[in-house]
Amino acid sequence: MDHAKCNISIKSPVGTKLSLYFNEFNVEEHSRCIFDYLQVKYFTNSTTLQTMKLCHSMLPNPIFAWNNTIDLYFKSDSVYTRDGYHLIYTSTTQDNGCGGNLTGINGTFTSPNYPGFYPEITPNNTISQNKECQWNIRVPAERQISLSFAEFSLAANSNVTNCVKNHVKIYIGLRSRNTLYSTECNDDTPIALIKSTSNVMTVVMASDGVARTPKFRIRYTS
Ligand SMILES: [Ca+2]
Repeated sequence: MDHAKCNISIKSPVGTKLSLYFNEFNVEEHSRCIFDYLQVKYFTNSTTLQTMKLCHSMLPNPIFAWNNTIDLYFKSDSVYTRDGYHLIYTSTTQDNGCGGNLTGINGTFTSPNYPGFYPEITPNNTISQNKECQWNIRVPAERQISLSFAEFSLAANSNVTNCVKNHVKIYIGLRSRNTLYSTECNDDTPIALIKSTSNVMTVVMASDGVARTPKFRIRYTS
């Protein structure tokens, strides 16, 4: 669409942290995004307001906001259009990007701190302990969710024995012993498309804060 000027403000409940994930992205390319662009404004901590302009056809990294607001502004000029973008968002009361409810009929989401590993080692070398993040995917009842890993990897110093404490678990349905479909913790795991007959899936990432957790990007459709 030419001549677009769209302001979109996304807000999640007060006290939560908002995360935004791009599922598709194609906006007219320019090295400084001066023609068409999606501008994203959000706080990365209590004092730093980050503003960035996104364009091109590469999928942007997720946005992990420090609070419950992300402001978007999409602008296009008079020539050359592309497909645009599709994004989903969710919020959490835990650390940025740690779990949430996903209700879009398709979407992409990632581990916290993606494309970095999680937990992130901070300058004073403290890391989160016993972290667990849970994503609840729910689409309309007549639909069936399929899920695939667009990316899955472990830190180089991880090993398979960490699987008990550091893993990603996929549940078809709500989380329970009976609905567990797979436990992913090994780089070599052949990760195929998981076609379910359910409109609900649950993804849980666990970390003991010692070895780094897997990092992943998951796509789902329904
Ligand atoms: Ca244009």
